[in-house]
Amino acid sequence: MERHITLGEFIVENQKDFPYAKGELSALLSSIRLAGKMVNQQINKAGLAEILGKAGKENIQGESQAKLDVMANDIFISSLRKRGEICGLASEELEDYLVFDDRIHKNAKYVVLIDPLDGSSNIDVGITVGTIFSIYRRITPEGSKVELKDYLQPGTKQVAAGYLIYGTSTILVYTTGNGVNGFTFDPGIGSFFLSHPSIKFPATGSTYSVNEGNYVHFPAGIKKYIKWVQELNEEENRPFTSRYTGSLVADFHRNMLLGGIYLYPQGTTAPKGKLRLLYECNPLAFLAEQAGGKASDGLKRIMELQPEELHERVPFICGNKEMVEKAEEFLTSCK
Ligand code: AHM
Ligand code: MG
Repeated sequence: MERHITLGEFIVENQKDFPYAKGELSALLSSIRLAGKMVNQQINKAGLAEILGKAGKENIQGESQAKLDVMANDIFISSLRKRGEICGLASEELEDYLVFDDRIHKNAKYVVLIDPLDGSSNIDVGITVGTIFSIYRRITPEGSKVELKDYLQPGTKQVAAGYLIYGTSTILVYTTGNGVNGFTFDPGIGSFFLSHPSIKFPATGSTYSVNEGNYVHFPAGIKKYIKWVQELNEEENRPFTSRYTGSLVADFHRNMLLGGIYLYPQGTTAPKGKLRLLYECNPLAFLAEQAGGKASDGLKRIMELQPEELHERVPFICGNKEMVEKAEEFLTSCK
């Protein structure tokens, strides 16, 4: 049988590419891997273990939390806190960031930002969900308490980012700025194995992912772009195919592997869009760029936006470079 590389082996073998604190970043990625396995296990038995449905609470953004949202949040926090690689964590599910400043965390250099269970409205109906994570090096001095500014760094400062997709199989995809690699979980063995080395967007794509139910609320440029993708043009492979699951990780993953564009524009009901810059857009933008794609808010590069607050939302257009640029053209011409 062919010898497969495990995620653990891959992380260690590629440590040389990490810009700083090599051992700690490897250990941190290993903690995310472990937490991902634990969340995966909960998701797989969700229908049997009475952990479907609402938790009866709302998160900071007034969205109702599913029981699994709360569970995934707790699993990632406790698993990342147990070891000393991070000095703080911010989560889509928590109002404020956490400060870890006891003995084992005192000299930690990294902060993690996480969306523990993205697309959780899909959980109760057996559709794919995901976890998205983003890792930054702190900017405040080691030994002091982390501050808001450690979290409000532009996406260009990410040292690693990735996601877990809990779908037909469970896959962990990550980048440390040296390409994108994906690892599929083998539940019999309990390990992730390299299954998608050096992922790149295909040269062209013909799939678009957008919640068209919001069409009337979209800016004129996006409306025109949607009409354009639906026009007949055989040479340009139009009309494009529409695919939208309501799970960002699933839509992003499919578009990265097969070619496509994802759009969550601003609208009259969501003036800044729905997706969160720090927990969703920046990590996926880092992956997209590392895979040869592009991510923008319609006018500017996502990773260059200066975050103003933890739960900030931005319009998000992400996918094959030329497809994103076409959408930007429509937005610019309608300004
Ligand atoms: P969540 O983090 O509360 O799950 O919200 C994010 C999700 C994305 O996964 C998905 O792309 C989007 O919200 C779907 O929103 P909508 O139902 O408005 O199309
Ligand atoms: Mg989310």
